Amino acid sequence: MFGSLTSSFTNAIKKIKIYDDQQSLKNALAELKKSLLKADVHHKVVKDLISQIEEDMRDEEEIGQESFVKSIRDNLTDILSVDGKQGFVFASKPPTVILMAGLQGSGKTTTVGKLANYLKMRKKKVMVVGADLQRMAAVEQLRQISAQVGIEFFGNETYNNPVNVVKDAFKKAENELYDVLIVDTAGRLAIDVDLMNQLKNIKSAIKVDEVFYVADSMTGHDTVRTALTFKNEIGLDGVILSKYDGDLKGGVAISIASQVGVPLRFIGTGEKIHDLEQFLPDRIVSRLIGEGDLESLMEKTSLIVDKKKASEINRKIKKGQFNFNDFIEHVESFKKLGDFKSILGMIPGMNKYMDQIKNVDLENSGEIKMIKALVNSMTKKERENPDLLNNSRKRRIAQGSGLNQIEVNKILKQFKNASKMAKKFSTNKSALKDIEKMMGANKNAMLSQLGRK
Ligand SMILES: Nc1nc2c(ncn2[C@@H]2O[C@H](COP(=O)(O)OP(=O)(O)O)[C@@H](O)[C@H]2O)c(=O)[nH]1
Ligand SMILES: [Mg+2]
Repeated sequence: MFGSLTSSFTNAIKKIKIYDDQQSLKNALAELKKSLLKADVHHKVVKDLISQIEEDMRDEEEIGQESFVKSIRDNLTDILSVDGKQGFVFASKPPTVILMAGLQGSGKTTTVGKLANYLKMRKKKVMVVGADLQRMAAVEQLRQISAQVGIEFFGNETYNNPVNVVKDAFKKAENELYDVLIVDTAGRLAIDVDLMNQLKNIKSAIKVDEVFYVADSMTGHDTVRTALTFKNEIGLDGVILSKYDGDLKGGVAISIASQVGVPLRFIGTGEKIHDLEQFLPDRIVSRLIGEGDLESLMEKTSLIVDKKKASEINRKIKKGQFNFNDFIEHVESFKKLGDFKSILGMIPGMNKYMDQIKNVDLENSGEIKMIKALVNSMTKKERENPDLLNNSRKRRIAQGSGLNQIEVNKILKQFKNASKMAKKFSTNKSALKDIEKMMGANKNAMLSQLGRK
């Protein structure tokens, strides 16, 4: 994710102290330039950014961290803000129709599912249509994704012309008052005339509100060139950058935003359905300079957290009654937030731990699996009150869950400690300091815990 880009900026910022001099500014800019180029940001963009910052700082009476950060923030926001829409925008007349375009394998079909899910979580009525008739398996792939997300799928293998299936889907979406219709299209290995014509035909057959180009982060600077060709041929309203999780350098996001001349609207951060994030320039900039983005995190959290449940859990934590049922429920809803690393990146100050933390896969992490096995072997009473667990009960649970006694004891102890800490934390503000101290002392232990699969 933004890991390496964020350290480019934060390392440069660290080089400037309050009331500092020209020399430290020079060092900071040199550091910034070097690391942005290393992160694969296009050299022209780097040059422009550096000279803009230099100019801003020339006007400053005192060079300080604050003015330096402000200059980075302003200029970066400028670069990332391209004329056009941001996030998802609804048409004045429903259904809003989105045409997904891009090369084969770029992530179109997956992204159709992610976007549909994104909209469904926001209570929209969504239909997707499979207009990739190039590969028969493509229709089935989208059908399965739709079933998984729980949204309406339109299409079948007997259509032989993508324009027809799209027309029929549009009619149905209009009649049945859908909010959004997303069209999945065929890709090719490289740009070709047939592909462009097919997209043009679909675009003129129905009311298309926006064309989203799915750009594969992994193809580096080629992505920018291909996007430009699509833009010239069919016109683009937005870019969705897929597979950003696999791109350790991250600079491609800045290159796309600054060079394609079409706003970057969303970023794909993993293979799962929840791994999609809005790209809002000022919020992304906050993350890039290490200040996090609590606003986006709150927004995401408010979508998945049931308010009543949240206050119930709060009450339990305060009383020290947070139990295993609550925990499992928590993990299940946490999964919907998406990629673990990108969540951490939204929390101010967390980015410094980022390099050490591996991505925790909540579904497949070994520890979560162990905890689930353990909970499944507990009775209802035991889940509600882990203090009931004496040795004979623990033996029974170990047998039932396939864990050994040591593992069972370890998990129970960890859970007890966590629960104690949460109670302390929730009832006593100064406890935050204690926890910080403890985390400082136990940082390495904690990091190795978090990073373990
Ligand atoms: N890691 C990762 N993989 C992705 C992402 N988006 C798509 N993929 C994977 O890329 C591959 C191709 O995706 P698909 O949607 O079939 O591409 P299409 O040919 O353009 O429709 C699949 O294996 C997806 O799971 C992403 O954001 N992150
Ligand atoms: Mg596809």
